[in-house]
Amino acid sequence: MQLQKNQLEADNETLLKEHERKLAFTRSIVENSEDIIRKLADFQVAIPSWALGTGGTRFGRFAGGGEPRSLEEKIEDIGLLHALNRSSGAISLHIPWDIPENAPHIKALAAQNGLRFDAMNSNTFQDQPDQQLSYKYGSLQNVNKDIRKQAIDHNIEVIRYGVELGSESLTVWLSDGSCFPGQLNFRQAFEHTLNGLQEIYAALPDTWKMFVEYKAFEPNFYSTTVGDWGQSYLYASKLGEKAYTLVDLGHHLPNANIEQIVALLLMEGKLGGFHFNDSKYGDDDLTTGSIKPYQLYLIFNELVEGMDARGMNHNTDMGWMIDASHNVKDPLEDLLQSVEAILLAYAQALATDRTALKNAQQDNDVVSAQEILQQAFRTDLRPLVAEARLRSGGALNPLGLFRDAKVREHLIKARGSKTVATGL
Ligand SMILES: [Mn+2]
Repeated sequence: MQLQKNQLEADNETLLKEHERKLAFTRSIVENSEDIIRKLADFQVAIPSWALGTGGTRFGRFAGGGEPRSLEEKIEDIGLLHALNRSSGAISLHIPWDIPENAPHIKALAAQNGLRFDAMNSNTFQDQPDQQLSYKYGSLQNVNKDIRKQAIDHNIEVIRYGVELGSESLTVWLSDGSCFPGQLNFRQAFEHTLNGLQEIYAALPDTWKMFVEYKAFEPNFYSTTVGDWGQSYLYASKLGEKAYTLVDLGHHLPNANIEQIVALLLMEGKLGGFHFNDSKYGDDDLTTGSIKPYQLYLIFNELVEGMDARGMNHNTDMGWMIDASHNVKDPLEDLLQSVEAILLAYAQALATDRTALKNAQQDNDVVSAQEILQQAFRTDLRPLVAEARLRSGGALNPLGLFRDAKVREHLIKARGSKTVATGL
């Protein structure tokens, strides 16, 4: 389904007066509003090809209807999101769920929708129907050399698909680990994994980056072979300058100080990718900013501070992606909410008075430091986010327009109510 330009413009027209009133107030209290709007307009967050259908849990899955049946329809869905918010201009593919059989055609379709190809994602956490050897006891860590080779070859194949599409990075998330004490020799598992990653790294084109994603637990519940940022950092450091750690917000043990992790990885020049979601208990994959918006702001505060310290481009020097699952919400509405929350936290970080914060830290003025952060967090910056969208040709209220235009109803009519998108 394509959004009609005049429909978007008509919707914006009805909201414009109220928007301008709010914007004028925000501009009057936030000194660097113009700079924030410009940066917000540049900022793009990739949408993964597996987030467009209804996700499930191990207990069940309740399809919502109108889910994309092919890679083409997934690209159309992300194109629609991007038309609404102008901040979802990239797609991240998962192989083998979304193999581009005809790469030039897929590339052209993405370009028509204003999308580029973000990181490619490999999959050695499942067995595929035509697969020779099983990953039941791990992939790159496996004690069996042939299984390790199969996993390496798969990753190299994923790079090849990515080259055809113009992607420039590979994300490797391994579910490798163990469920019981004694199952694994930790050192051997690490060494096998490192050797495998080195072979994959050697197949990377010069301009590519490799992201090593860590996760504390699940599906393995005793040990994980890339279990935390320290292990990921070890792999990335040993691999070389094209390898980076990827932080997924849901992949930590409870109460981990993610903002501190982010700060130190940036300091070392080893933070390359970022997966957004939110959680209360574990890797819940809920809508970004739905549970802990203050934490999201604190993380962005470190991201902006750390990227500025290294002269990095906020938009292009990090792989930003949403990695969430949708059990009870319309996936497209959920994604619109996540992107909005990300932009808002980014805006709050940009509005933080960094000079005053530095001075407060230097003076050990703990009270002022807290006030400075919360001043930025508690100022309503939504008008700046909306203004950035408006200037980029997007909707003032993407979610409202999505509903007014009856997007989901149209998709169900076109695709049926029982379609199931590939993914988890
Ligand atoms: Mn992830």
